[in-house]
Amino acid sequence: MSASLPTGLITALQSARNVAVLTGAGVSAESGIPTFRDAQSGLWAKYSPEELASPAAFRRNPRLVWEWYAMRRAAVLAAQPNPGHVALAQLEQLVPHFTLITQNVDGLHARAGSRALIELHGNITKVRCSVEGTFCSTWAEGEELPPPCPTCGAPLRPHVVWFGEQLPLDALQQAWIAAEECEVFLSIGTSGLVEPAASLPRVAYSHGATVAVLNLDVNTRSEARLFYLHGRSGEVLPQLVERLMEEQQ
Ligand code: BV8
Repeated sequence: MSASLPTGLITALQSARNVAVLTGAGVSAESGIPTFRDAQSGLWAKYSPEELASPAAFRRNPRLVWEWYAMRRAAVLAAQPNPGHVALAQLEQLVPHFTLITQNVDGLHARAGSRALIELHGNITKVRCSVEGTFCSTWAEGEELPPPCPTCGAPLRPHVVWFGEQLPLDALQQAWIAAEECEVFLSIGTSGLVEPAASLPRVAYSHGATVAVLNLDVNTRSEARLFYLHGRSGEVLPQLVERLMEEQQ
């Protein structure tokens, strides 16, 4: 039986035809992927993500930035989707119109089966030419790092949105519309510090949606159509889906 999920949230989800979800690093924490707020370890301990995830850092020290992403790429490829990812893929099947907006670049939502997916900040498993913008699926892992683009020789870079870079406008517009049009908006595993993604829950709420925030920062409490749940996404999301499935039977 599911734990103490607020009845008001379950009722809103049951009657919703249009649900949008925003996820952050907390959803992948239970897959062993450190969140941005977790202190970086090992030789990366002396850097903050903001220092490395920027065009200036790449210009200043492309090899260092490339190696940081190569380490993270290997980690996400070795990781597995956790029950939180799977529950969101199941939720997509229970709702007539569902949009999953993620800040995560690890590709785990797609591997868990989510399809209506917007990757606002790109995907670390993809690599592109830093000049032509064309994707590159294989590259020579030789001495020269970052590897040169096979066609023009410019440095390759990860296909992610760095701090100070514009988000892909089509993805951002789709996410904004999903937030405006949804009846329920779930913000899961994000500290809500990075813009413009952090504004999406407010957009949904201001357009009349019921909003729920699930992470380890908040204290569980409810207001009219605003729910704060303190908990782990890998535990709470499967309970939420189980409850909705029970109610649908
Ligand atoms: C933009 C990809 C404008 C890269 C990421 C100065 C100059 C330029 C811009 C700015 C500036 N000052 C401010 C800005 C805006 C800036 C910004 O918001 N900065 C912040 C730091 C203040 N934003 C940008 O730069 C964006 N672009 O504004 O462009 C523009 C306009 C026109 C022309 C040019 C430019 C770009 C932002 C995207 C940056 N890229 N990722 C990479 O991954 O390497 S951001 C990256 O950090 C993630 O994608 C994610 O978005 C963010 C981390 O946040 P969270 O996911 O929330 O993770 P966090 O660790 O913070 O929190 C974890 C949460 O999980 C916690 O709440 C915790 O409680 C919870 N949790 C933990 N475990 C669990 C859990 N919850 C549930 N279950 C658990 N088990």
